[in-house]
Amino acid sequence: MPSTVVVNTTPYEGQKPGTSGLRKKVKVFLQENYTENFIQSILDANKDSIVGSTLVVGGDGRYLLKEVVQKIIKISAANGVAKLLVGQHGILSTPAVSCIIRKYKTLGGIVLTASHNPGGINNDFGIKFNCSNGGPAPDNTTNEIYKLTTEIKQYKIVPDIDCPIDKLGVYDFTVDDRTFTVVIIDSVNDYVTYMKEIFEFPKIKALIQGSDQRKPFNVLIDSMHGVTGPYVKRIFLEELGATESNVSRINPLEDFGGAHPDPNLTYAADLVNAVKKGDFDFGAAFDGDGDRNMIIGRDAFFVTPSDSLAVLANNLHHIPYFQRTGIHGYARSMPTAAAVDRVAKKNGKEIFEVPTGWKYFGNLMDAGRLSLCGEESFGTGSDHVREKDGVWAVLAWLSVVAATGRSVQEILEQHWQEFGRNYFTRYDYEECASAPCNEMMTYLEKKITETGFVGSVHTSGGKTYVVKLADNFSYMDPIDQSVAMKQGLRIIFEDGSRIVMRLSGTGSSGATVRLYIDSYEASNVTGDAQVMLKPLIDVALDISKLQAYTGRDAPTVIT
Ligand code: VG1
Ligand code: CO
Repeated sequence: MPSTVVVNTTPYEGQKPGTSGLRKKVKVFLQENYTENFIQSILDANKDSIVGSTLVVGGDGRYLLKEVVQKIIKISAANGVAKLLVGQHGILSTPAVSCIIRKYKTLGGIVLTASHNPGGINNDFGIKFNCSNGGPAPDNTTNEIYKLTTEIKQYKIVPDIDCPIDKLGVYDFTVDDRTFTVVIIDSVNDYVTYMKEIFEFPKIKALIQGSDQRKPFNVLIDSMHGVTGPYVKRIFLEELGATESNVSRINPLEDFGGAHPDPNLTYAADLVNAVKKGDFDFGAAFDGDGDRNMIIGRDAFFVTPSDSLAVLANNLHHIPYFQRTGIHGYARSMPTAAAVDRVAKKNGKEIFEVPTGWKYFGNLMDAGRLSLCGEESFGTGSDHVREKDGVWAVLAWLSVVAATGRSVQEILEQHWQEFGRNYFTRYDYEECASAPCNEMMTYLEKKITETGFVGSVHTSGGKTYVVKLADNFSYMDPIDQSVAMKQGLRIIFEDGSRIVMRLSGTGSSGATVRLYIDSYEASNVTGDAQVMLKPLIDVALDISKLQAYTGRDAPTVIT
């Protein structure tokens, strides 16, 4: 009979979950006991409820996934977990994990992903814990996990469990006289069933296939070799009548084909070029773990995530799920442009501004105060699950197109006519040296919080900006009153324009500086964002001395 073995171990430094779980290079996870320590700490953080519990386990298909799934099976068995629901081949998208946790009311789940970070032996891996509401663990839980990793002395494991994860089935093991069950589940079934409840598939199918009156709405859906491949295959090819020419890169690969599985104009350039060249009405791409989305229209007309959120907010009534549940409030992360705020005002709904990271939306959703939310980082989602959801966002967009009969560009232009336009751009300076970036943030915080900064006047490109407010953003959760401090430096000007700067919490080495710029125009809505925002970008670079601190004269990615 397989039985538990207790293994002595010592703590590793730096097992602190960031914006979304622990992300490190694969080689860091490969160190002796590194992964085991972290998994044991997750289970210990749940020690009051772990015995007899059920957990969901799955990830985005990247290198090391299957080995880590096996470790989780063995360590869970030793810690008294009663049952694991594991995606076949270890595959589950992040929103699918959230869906399954909620559907089967499990204690939580372990998501194995480094999301949009590249994969393969020389790149990244990640581990994240989601709670019983299906959402990423809040700060108090991740802080507890981290504390446990700094104190760990032992972990428990059942080395002799051998569970095939490639074959669907229910596998019972007797461990220390207890029954321990692993269910290998179909990776897409539960998720697809749910999407069919949320959306009207026949309408979307009619749109994609066309009719006597209307030619097919030609879509190109790019999974970037990430986890969404099997979901796209089932939903678009098998359910919605799309053909092979409507999808690309739908086979998950351990290294994402060497690409950076991040759906933006830089890393999803293949999609952008294909849509520019081809006869497509719509293009979409997802990230490695399927929670991000990018939407483009004909000729690669780009929809910023901030605008995407606002357009969906204004059109939710076309989607059956919201017809049933009603529409509660909206929310966005602080750096996200405020386009959705204008929709909230028109519709008389609450709007929340939370720190960066999906975990901050969960409490509001659980309290029934939030229906739709998004982040400028290509995350859009609703209270149907507790993660952002790329495939959901595309189905939502196609529902809006089907209901309105308008093109993507027409939908946007009409939106701007009604609400005005929030121009937005983000500059990323990836993998800079950490120390000077930290110094820059300290310098900038001091500068913008000194007396006299509020009210100061900045001119650039013929424009003049007067500082109205400047701070390091902090947030108090309205539901449990927990406080998150130092969530990003922001300078807000009299005319509502903003400069926001923060350091990324998802990188695996060095520092990534994110500079967010946005400004609002009531009637000048057809300009080019980079041109419109240039004066403000120059002000930001000047105030922060970013180029001097980072040694970079240009960003690595502009979105
Ligand atoms: C980034 C984004 C943030 C997002 C997070 C996780 O975090 O800015 O909006 O929630 O990634 O997304 P950071 O700390 O690097 O700026 V995912 O798809 O990587 O789980
Ligand atoms: Co992701």
